[in-house]
Amino acid sequence: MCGIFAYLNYLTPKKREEILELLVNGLKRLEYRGYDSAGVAVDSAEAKDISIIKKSGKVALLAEEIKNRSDELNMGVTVDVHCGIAHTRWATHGVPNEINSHPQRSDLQNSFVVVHNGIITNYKEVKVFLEKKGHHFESDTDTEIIAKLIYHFHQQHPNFSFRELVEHVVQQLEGAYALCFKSKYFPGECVATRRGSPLLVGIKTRTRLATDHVPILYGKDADSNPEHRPHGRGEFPTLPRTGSTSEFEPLEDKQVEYFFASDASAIIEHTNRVIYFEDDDVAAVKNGLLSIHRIRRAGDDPQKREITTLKMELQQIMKGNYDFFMQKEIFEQPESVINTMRGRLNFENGTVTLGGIKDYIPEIKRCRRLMLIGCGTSYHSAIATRQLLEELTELPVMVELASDFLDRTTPVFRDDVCFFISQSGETADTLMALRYCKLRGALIVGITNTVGSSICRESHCGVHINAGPEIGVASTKAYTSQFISLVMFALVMSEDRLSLRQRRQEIIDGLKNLQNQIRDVLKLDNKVKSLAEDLYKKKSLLIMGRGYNFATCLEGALKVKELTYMHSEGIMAGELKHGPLALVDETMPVMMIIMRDPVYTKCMNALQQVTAREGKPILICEENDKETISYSQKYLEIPRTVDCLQGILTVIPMQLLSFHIAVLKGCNVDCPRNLAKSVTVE
Ligand code: G6Q
Ligand code: GLU
Repeated sequence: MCGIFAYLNYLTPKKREEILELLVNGLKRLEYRGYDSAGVAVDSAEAKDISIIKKSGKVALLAEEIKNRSDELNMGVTVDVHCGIAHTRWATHGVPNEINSHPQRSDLQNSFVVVHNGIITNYKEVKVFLEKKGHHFESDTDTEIIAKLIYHFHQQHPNFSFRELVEHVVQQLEGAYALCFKSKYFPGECVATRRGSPLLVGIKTRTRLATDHVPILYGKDADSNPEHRPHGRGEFPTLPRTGSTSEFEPLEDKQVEYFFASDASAIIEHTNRVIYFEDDDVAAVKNGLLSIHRIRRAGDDPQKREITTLKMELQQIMKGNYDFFMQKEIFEQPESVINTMRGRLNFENGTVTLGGIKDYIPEIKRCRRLMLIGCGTSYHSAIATRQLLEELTELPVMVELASDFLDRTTPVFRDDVCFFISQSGETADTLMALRYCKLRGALIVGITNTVGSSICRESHCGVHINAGPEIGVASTKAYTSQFISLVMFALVMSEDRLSLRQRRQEIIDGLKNLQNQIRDVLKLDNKVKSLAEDLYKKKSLLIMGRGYNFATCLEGALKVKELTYMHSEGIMAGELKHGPLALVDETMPVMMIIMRDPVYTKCMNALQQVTAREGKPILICEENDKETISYSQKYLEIPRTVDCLQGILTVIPMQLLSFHIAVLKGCNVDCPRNLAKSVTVE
């Protein structure tokens, strides 16, 4: 959800026009995260003040607005040192409009401006305090208090550095945030910080960096006494000045460019050298030098932040020859599933190694139960693999929606192993559930697609699904890769079980053939498209199945809902008689997944129940299964694989179907309305 991008050039001459282009381009790379408005702040034409340009709607509109104001922005002027900040907002407080868009400002003179991802939960109290001090608020956002608060501190402590001011501000904030600040009092400087929302910085120099890490400089011990919050006693305490005075110089070269962003896709085209920030890091660039400070908290060991090299290629996040990211991602699955298995599954000798959890396997084997926790599609991947996990681990397996899990304050114990499944690794509900389980002593295993994400960092161990960046809001390739990661985990857990040797081998063989079989399923694209033509004007679509394929019904229905805004329901075929059968008549569109697995006969019963009510189901069934096909004019034949992997093949036609219906209906395929790629609010 929403995005931050900031660009600081130091002794690297750039035209104002180039800087604005760079900022807008950074926002475009973040568009996939979902947003409702956008804005930038740069130095004003005379470089004495700050100009803010904001626009409701798409980044393209912001770009147009910048163009319209090009005279006033003095586009031709070249600046050697400059800091610009930019934002795509996904409103949480206040409707999406220009005033509420970010950057938010401290005062009419734009003395301090800030961009913010997340939510400040104590903003009301701070607002009351600041209003009493004479500050006038113009927006309905929670963010505005941050801009006003830093200004307030600056007025009180005119000698404080920019970083010190930010450190003081964040000590007053509750909630989740990634923040980037700019100020007319500190030209050419940028300060950024995070808590609970992702943020990283890319560093670009002409020569190699002189080091591979930036040490953390500690300030005074944190004073976390809630009394010191403004609503505690109506006044801010005089906080100790924090931080050491020595700045760290990571560069040999004085010319440097910094790119702050909420995710790597906005940075990769400029540099692959990045630092992921941790919660409570305060990163400041001053005179071209980057320093990272944090307030020392109990238990903190001296740390440093490694400069990591991004492995992703720009082309990985571009659409290539496809019209839509989602379409590209569906068709990438023959490769992405291989990437998930690469270096882990040895098809020759049937061994599976998951490096990220290897050392924890003995502990996991001793656990009381496995809990799989996630939201949306990630949750469905847990449903899809639960049966196999139960079979191969012989442990009780609970599958939980993160939000519901927290609502119930589910009992969790030290000998539980909790898996947190998340494509983005930033989903707030999942992250919160993770912290809840961690606090209770459970072992935390992260299954994510985003290296450096919060879930990654806060897990004890984990598996990167390695599906590559997923840009389309509707998750597709991440689902199949999550599925495979969990299957591989089940294989690891059963490695020394003689009685399961044959079963394991058939699964490994199944995984080996998967790539070609996915290619075959993708060849059904035209057939699926013609089914979409029959369906796209309908109001509803029921998707029925059971056993290993029930997850496909849920996931298929989720795809149809989110992409086409059509009602759709995944129905457990065993439940038909308990209610859903009442929906079936000759007009109700129904799809049924019927594979030759242990529940085949039961599925056929369901099929008969549907056809007996004049239902005309579209079947997803096994290749050359004449008997099943004879029940319907419309069907999709899917290659056979081992029962527990069949869901990987049956979900692909559902992904394609929802995609084609969305295109036919003229819906926004990559950014469905009201949805965002990374849901970092509860
Ligand atoms: C599905 C959506 C959505 C997503 C959840 C969880 O198409 O993208 O359901 O799966 O919001 O997201 P994470 O997997 O990133 O935690
Ligand atoms: N809570 C802030 C707002 O509503 C930031 C939302 C976001 O993360 O974009 O303005």
